Amino acid sequence: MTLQIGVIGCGMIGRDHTRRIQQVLTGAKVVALSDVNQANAESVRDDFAPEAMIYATGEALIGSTDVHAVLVTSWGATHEPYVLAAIAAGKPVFCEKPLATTAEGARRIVEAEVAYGKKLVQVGFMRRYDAGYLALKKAVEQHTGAPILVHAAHRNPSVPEAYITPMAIHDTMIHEIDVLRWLLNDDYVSARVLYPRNAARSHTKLRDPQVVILETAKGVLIDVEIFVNCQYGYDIRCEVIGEAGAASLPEPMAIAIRLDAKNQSPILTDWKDRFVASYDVELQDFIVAAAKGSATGPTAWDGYAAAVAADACVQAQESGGDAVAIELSVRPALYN
Ligand code: NAI
Ligand code: ISE
Repeated sequence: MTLQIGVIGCGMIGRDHTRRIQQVLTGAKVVALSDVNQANAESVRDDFAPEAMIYATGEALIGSTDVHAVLVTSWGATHEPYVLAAIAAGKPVFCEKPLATTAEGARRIVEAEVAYGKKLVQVGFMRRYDAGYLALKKAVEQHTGAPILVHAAHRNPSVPEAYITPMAIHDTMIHEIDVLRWLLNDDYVSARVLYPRNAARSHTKLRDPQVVILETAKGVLIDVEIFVNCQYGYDIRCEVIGEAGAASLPEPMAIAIRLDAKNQSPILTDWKDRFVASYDVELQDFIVAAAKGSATGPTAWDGYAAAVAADACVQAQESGGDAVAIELSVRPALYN
C-alpha cells in the first residue's frame, strides 16, 4: 500500500520534505497540499507533486479521505490546532518542531493522544536520527562513564531581521533541548541564561549570542552557546565529559585541501545540508509506522518535555541570571 500524505505548510521545510517523499523515500506519495499562501502550495505541487490536490485549509486536507497521514510544516504557532485535528481524525501526524509554542499547548496534544489511546504523533526532532549523535550516544553509554558535563554550541551563520531573542530557544535551541535529554536519558530540573556583550549584528530585539545552562535530574551540568548570527557557517558542536573520558560529536565529512601553504576544510552553511540524511531517515521511519496506523520516534511527550524546558529557558532569559525550575507533569503510561 502506498501511504497518501497531505502536507500543511509549503515553505522551506514543507517543500524539502515533499521533495524527499516524492524523490528519495519509499512507500508514500504526497497527494494533498495546503498553505495560507496558496502560491507556495502551487509552487511545491508544480515542482514535486503534479498530481497533488490543493486544499484551501489545513482542516479540509486533514478531513479528506484521500489523506492517510499528515505532515505539519507550517509556522510553529499553527502546529497545535493541526495536530489536534489529525488526532481527532485518527490520522498519524508528523509535526515539525516545535510541537507547540507553549507547554500548555503541547500538554493538550499529549492529553488528546492519551485519550485516543494510541501513538499518532511524531515530532520532527531529526537529530536523534543523525549518525553522529547516534555514535556519540553509543560512546557515552559504552566508554566515557557516567556523564558529568556537556558543552554544546548551536551556531547559525545568520537569521532574518524578524528573529528575536525568545526564538533562540523555541526555534533554535529546542534541538539541543531534545537531543541532549535523549542523549543523556535524563530530564532537566533548571535553566539559567547568561549573556556576554552583544555581537555587532544583534539589535534591540535580539540578544546574541547567549549561553543557556541546564541542570539535569542526575546532576549533569550543560552549557549551550546559541549564536545565530555567527557569520562563518552552520556549526553544531557537542562534547560530553564523563567519569572516565570525553566524547565529541564528529564533524560532518569535509575534504581537507592543502593549498597555498594552508590546510583548509569547508564548513557547511545550511541546516538542510548538515542534517540531510537525518531528515531522510526520520521521515522514512514515519512512513513505515504511519502505514500501520501508528507513530514512532520522538513522541508527543518528548515534544511536551521540550516545550516545558523551552518555556523555562525563555523565562530565564529575563531573570537576570537566576535559575528557573523545570517541572514535568506525570508521564502517562502511553509513553513508558
Ligand atoms: P517557512 O516560513 O519557510 O514556511 C512556513 C510555511 O507555512 C509558509 O509557506 C507559510 O505560508 C505557511 N503557513 C503559515 N501559517 C500557516 C497555516 N496556518 N496553515 C497553513 N500554512 C501556513 O518556514 P520553515 O522554515 O519551512 O519552517 C516551518 C516549520 O518547520 C517551523 O515550525 C520550523 O521551526 C520548522 N523547521 C524545522 C527544521 C528542522 O531542522 N527540523 C528546519 C527548519 C524549519
Ligand atoms: C531552524 O528552524 C532549524 O530548525 C534549524 O535546524 C536551526 O539550526 C535553526 O536555528 C532554526 O531557525
